[in-house]
Amino acid sequence: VIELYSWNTSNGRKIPIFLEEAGLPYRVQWVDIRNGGQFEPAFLAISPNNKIPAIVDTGAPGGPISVFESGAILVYLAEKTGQFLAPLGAARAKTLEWLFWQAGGLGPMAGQLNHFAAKAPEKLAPAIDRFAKEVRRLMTVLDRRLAEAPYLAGDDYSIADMACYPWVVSVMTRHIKFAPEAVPTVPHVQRWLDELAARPGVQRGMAALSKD
Ligand SMILES: N[C@@H](CCC(=O)N[C@@H](CS)C(=O)NCC(=O)O)C(=O)O
Repeated sequence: VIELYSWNTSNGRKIPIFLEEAGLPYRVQWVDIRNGGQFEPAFLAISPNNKIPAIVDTGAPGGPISVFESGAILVYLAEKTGQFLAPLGAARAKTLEWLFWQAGGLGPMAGQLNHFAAKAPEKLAPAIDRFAKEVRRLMTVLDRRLAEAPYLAGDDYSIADMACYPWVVSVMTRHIKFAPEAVPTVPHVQRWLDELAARPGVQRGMAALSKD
């Protein structure tokens, strides 16, 4: 069983998407990041950066293995199951490119935009402008990629798509309301979103952390 330490956020949702797609048994351990659950010593022991998601693979050969950072978790699970990440070569390199692109670009920029445009008590125009422009640029990059290939890694659905999907859903449904200037017209992203949304594993994975 995979113990999944998570909360109902875009970063949190990437992992149940994988687990559902791969059919791996898992149990959700809620970490209430609104009330400091991420700073509990037991959680810090597996996720020292005090962020969800994290996993513990209790059935790993040789004893339990814990992993934090969503990209590292997806790579771990892909290698454990032999699914959604090519073992070597160009397809693997493409998958890792877009996985890191999500973890270093789309996630942080959309997260900052959410903070400054939707949550912060003071509306700081330079911060909103900076992050809205960056999200708009990243969405344009994504649209160009999905114009040339069906999936981010190329011909095959991969962990890169799983990492991007919850964030793109958020940008296209939430960010578009509080920062419409951050969302360009992205027909190829929309085609990809519709296709992923129809996958039963994606549907179950997105629903797995529904709360409130
Ligand atoms: N790069 C990290 C980002 C994780 C992240 O930002 N998690 C947020 C929720 S989406 C969190 O746990 N925040 C709690 C905190 O910062 O204290 C990953 O991809 O796993």
